[in-house]
Amino acid sequence: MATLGRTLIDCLVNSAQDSRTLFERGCRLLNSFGTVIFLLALHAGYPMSRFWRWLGYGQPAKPREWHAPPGVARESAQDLSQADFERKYLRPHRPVVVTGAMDGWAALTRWTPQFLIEQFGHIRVKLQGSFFDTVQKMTLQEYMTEIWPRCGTSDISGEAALNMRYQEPSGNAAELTRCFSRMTPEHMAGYFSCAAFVKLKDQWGAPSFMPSSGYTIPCTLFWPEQPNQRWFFDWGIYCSPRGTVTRLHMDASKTHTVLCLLSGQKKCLLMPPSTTYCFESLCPSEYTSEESKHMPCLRDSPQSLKDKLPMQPIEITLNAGEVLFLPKEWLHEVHTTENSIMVTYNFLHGVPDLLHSICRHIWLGWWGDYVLRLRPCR
Ligand SMILES: O=C(O)CCC(=O)C(=O)O
Repeated sequence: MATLGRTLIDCLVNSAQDSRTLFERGCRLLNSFGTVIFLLALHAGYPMSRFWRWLGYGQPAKPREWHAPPGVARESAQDLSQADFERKYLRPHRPVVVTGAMDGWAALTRWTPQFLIEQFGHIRVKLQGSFFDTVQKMTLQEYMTEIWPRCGTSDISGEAALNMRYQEPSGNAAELTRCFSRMTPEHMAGYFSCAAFVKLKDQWGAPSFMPSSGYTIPCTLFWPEQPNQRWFFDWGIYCSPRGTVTRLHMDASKTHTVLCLLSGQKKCLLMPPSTTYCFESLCPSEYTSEESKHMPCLRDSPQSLKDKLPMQPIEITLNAGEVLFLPKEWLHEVHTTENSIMVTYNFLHGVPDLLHSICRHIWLGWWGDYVLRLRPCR
């Protein structure tokens, strides 16, 4: 074996020496070693299967995960360092609820409906039905004074209750600005989330367990930067009165998310990515169809259908002051059980994480947030 190894190395070194320049030799040497290592790996099968798994190919065929669903851990921020969070939750894509990670945020006590009305009451906001569809537009003041008190009562109950969707300015200037500038300029100030991100940036920050640098989405977070120093895609302040529902969906762009609940309470149903095949994606025209109004959300789906799932949804309650970290491609349905205000933002961390998401997009195709409904399992 040793002789074979030495012969192989001699062979590689000689082939490199045939090259004219030192640079060319170096490249050849690296290339040859790389090829040999790749072939050995391919032969051994082990790293390749890990690679496929890393990309998520063949995920449904994981019976162990079906029968023993990973519960959602609860941690105290005091015991969860950034390194621990990366090792235990971020890298293995495990969700976690963390308490005390927002201690010291002024937002925790100051962001009441009244406070938001005083600061941004004049801004027109989009109100969202349970399918992420825009149902109505009105000023923040009208929303909070006229709609909030009626939600969760016999007046507006169930899925008729409306969330306040974070709203994005569109157009090339807006895209460029939010990608490359740290501060949101004036022309974005007519949008509630942007305006609030700029004006209230000193009142919150990143939850204490989140890595302080190394983000690849948004890519400009390569250097240490807190999320409150910029406003980015799908980042927002989510205001939801009691009774609102956000149906089962997967977040856009295959990114991780943190839901930082400042006040109120939410109940979330979670399904791991390996169960995605049990659901089908709705196209936008279906959100607004007459039929969709009668389509039960996952929680209210007939038990006979839910029984066909390989595992039952994982239910968690998120209380005021808690942060839910939800890894990419985890499916979630959110029911607001007490009037709530939440900061949420999406991210990827590290180059492998970015590559993984790109590969998943190439493999699975591009979707935005996509809303899912149960389909009978195979
Ligand atoms: O709080 C909600 O209703 C939905 C939040 C959510 O699912 C998200 O931001 O992805």
